[in-house]
Amino acid sequence: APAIRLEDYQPPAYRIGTVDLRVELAPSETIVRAVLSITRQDGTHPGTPLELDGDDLALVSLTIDGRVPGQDEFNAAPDRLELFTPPAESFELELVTRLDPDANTKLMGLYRSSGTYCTQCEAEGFRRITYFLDRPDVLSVYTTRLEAEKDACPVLLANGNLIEEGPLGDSGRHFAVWHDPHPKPAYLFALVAGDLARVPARFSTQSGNEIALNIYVEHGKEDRCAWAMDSLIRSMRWDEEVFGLEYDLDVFNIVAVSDFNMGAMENKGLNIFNDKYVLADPETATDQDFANIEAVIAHEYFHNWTGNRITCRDWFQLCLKEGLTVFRDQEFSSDMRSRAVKRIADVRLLKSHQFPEDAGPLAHPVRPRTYHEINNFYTATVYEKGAEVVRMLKTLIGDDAFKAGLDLYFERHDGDATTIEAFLACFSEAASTNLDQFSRWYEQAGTPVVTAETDYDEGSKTFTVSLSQEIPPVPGQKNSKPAVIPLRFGLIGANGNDLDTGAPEGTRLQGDVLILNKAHQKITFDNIESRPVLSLLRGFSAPVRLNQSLSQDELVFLAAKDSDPFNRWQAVQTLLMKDLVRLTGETRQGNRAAPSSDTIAVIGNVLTDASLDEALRAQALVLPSEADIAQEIGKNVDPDAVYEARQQLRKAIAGAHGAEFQSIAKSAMPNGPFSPDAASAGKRALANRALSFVAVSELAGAAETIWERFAAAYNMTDRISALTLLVHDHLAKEEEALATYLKRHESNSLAMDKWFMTQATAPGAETLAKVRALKTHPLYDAGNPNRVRSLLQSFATGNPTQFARGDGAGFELVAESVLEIDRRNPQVASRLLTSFRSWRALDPQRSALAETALLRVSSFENLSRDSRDIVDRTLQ
Ligand code: HT7
Ligand code: ZN
Repeated sequence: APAIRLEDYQPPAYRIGTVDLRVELAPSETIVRAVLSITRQDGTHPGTPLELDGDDLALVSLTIDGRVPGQDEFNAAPDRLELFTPPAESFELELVTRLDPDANTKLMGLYRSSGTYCTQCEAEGFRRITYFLDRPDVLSVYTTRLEAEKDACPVLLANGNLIEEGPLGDSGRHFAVWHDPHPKPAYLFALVAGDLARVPARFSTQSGNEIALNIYVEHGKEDRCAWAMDSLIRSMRWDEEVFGLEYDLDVFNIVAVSDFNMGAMENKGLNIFNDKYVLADPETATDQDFANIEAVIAHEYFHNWTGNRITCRDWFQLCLKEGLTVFRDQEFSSDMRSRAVKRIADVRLLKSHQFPEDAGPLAHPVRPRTYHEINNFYTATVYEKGAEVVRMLKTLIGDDAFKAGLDLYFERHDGDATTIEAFLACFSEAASTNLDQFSRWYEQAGTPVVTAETDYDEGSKTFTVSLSQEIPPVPGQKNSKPAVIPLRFGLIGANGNDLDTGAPEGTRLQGDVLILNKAHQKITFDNIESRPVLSLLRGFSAPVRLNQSLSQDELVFLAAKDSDPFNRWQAVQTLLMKDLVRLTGETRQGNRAAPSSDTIAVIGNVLTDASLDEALRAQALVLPSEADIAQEIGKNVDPDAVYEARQQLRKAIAGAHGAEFQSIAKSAMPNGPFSPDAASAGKRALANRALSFVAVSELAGAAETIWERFAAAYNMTDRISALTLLVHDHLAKEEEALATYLKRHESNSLAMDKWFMTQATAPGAETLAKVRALKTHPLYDAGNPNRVRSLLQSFATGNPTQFARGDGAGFELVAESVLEIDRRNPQVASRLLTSFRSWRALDPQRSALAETALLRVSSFENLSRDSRDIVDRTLQ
């Protein structure tokens, strides 16, 4: 199929004002009657053919204004319905389609998850329910009538407010009618029907409206919804307080289902969630799970304004809703927790997921210009880099102008399907500034590399910072142009205090932010008494790779003294990374080298610095992952050498500070009843981090300590941390621990996902056979996306030595699994396939093996459009 291009955008020829649906639900034969009121758009020639989208549809009947058209008036195919000469003015089209929800394994459109009927319509799932103008700039008012067996489906839900319900005679069936007064695109349509338990709560909005809140889950899971409900209420309050945005229906429903392609979906008034992002209790969810639930609940709720009230004109504008909403959920989590720790976590995610995407064959701009399959563009670039762009905008124009710009956006575009240009225009007006150059962030792929060099002149007492920027080559993008890069900075004096620099003449400097907007720029600071240390990119103020020539002493100084917690953490990471890259090189040469004493000492300082909270100390003790190190090395990567070097550093740190780690592991543990709050979670994180070093120390009884910790754990965070150490470091009782865990959690599939993942990410040659065996485990289900991600995706992305084995068997396993899954669920398969994206950075032997596996996938003729798109781009 030809590519879809942004430049080809045309407004729709017809409007669909209202959609009246009647859905008669049955597992393998659901009948959908859709009545669409259609109007020709001004400017459309009367009689212009009407082409409606379909996907795998079976048309039962059709009428136009109540009349059955002749065969020569229309053409119906599974993927398209065309009316050759529609009535010249407004008309009513009635369509009846027949669906088979039980056979829907793609989990797009209407399907069943553990017996519950549910829908997923973003991006193009509504066309699997009825023929429609399935594009985000067609906004309609929906009324949905559901009919189903009362016993099997006592709960009937759709978007909007409930307006009527009752029995259908004495047939044993019943109905419910929902009306959503807010015009919306089809991708926000949803329905749910099933036998579900309801967890209710209420919320009073700031203007006094009473909202009924409900979370629906499978029976027996009600007591695992408290955290999600608490998060929802805090999100609603926060959006009112921080953005002045209030909820706009009588009811807000959330439904948790166990089979879901992504994290959750923001359908108007009826959010549908992957149950992983709803269900939590201390026994089965980690602190990270609690934090993720808080963030995803907030994210979907915030979409009510950024996505639903104001939506996208076309799918190229996806970042308009996703980047902005991720920015908003990041801000929410920062306010709920430690801002510095949240920033570090977000930047870690950006660097580990988005940077490699931007550096490989799947690189694309935050707003792509072309696509074959839109489902493949729900990426870290659109979401996470999209959020960074919004954050930079705030940094550049300042908090007040940013707020004024957003207020203007909500006021001007409420009810619109709009574009990035319209969004930026609001900020440009509010800040009276031209954002043309800034908009390059939406248009250019690739991560800019910023190089910074400094020079101090003793005689003139001047300090000069020379900056340059460049975007390395990206497929299909030559000649990148300079971006506007806000660089937050400080000049630190010998005592550790920031100097008051003032604004140097003729430079663009806003407070503590340097604006780099040319390929090369020089900034000179006057009256600097002695050479300061430049702390640059504080708070990670732009999504760039910083190439700064800091000496080892300067890095050690920043790691100890920087007043910016993010850059302090960054300095520790840079020291660790320098060592890891050096050690990898030495390992590869067959040399035995030692980690630097600076690194060991810096870790010792972090350990004992009581001025840092536990969560921050825990973050500083996380060594760069094997994937991070590989990314830093960039080419000719040998994952075995990377793994060896990392283990060597880990052991050296453990050897130097073992006793300290042991005492932290004991003392930092919070006592008393479990609480998921950030401070308690920080204590657990630090204790478990310390334990990870104890595991590889030579201390007497280290392995026993880990086992005891596993056996005595009273929450999932501690249990899974200890289990991971036992399995990944192959400590005594590894198998016993896995068996104990299995027995304890076998009835809880989310907890079992952690069990699959722990084994799939274990280093060691035996893992491959284990993963193959686990594919046939009775608790594994290849049709469930969470299971596939926990076993195969985590193997492919979280086990570099085994995925990229020297014999190619890891690549083969993943390629073969992609082909198996692709038949059932193309979205899950194509996502798994993206794990090959950095294949060209591997050493020649491994990259040849990866290419063979990719070619095997590519040679499969019946590949889905999703996987075809990824494999073609990956091989290009
Ligand atoms: N907006 C939602 C995207 C989504 C999705 C996309 C494609 C296929 C399935 C999907 N499920 C959810 C999620 C979000 O960003 O909030
Ligand atoms: Zn979203």
